[in-house]
Amino acid sequence: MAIERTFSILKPDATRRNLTGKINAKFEDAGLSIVAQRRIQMTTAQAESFYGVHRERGFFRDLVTFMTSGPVVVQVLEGENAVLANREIMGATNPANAAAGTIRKEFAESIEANSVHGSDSAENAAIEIAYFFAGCDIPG
Ligand code: IDP
Ligand code: MG
Repeated sequence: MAIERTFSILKPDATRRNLTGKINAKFEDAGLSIVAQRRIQMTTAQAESFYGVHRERGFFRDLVTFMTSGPVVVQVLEGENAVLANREIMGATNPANAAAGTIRKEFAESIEANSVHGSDSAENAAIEIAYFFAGCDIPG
């Protein structure tokens, strides 16, 4: 297995309920290191571009409104098989289907306000990391 990086977002429902520490503990307890992290307010243009793959979906406009409804924490996580490992720590998109012990099972409010984003492939992780972080912001 290889050491990888993945991109993560703690969504507005998580920052609003002061859950960033509890969620970060889940990453660290599972062996992922937070190698870069910044709290930002996403603009509408940033959210539209970030979720551009979902532009045609019925939930797109609501999703953009939600992602810009409060601050988010953008992160780079690093560890063994980080992309897949993080998807497992997060749990299924719909918290009703998420496994016990996952972030979404424990913390998500709904299929939309589901507390975290995580890249779905190494290729997308590289694109998403580069969208929010300069190389010099990620200590080696
Ligand atoms: P993922 O976050 O598990 O990768 P995606 O299918 O990529 O799930 O969807 C991106 C985000 O869009 C989800 O995390 C969730 O916030 C929102 N979303 C996905 N499906 C729905 C839906 O059916 N209704 C409302 N929001 C949704
Ligand atoms: Mg996705």
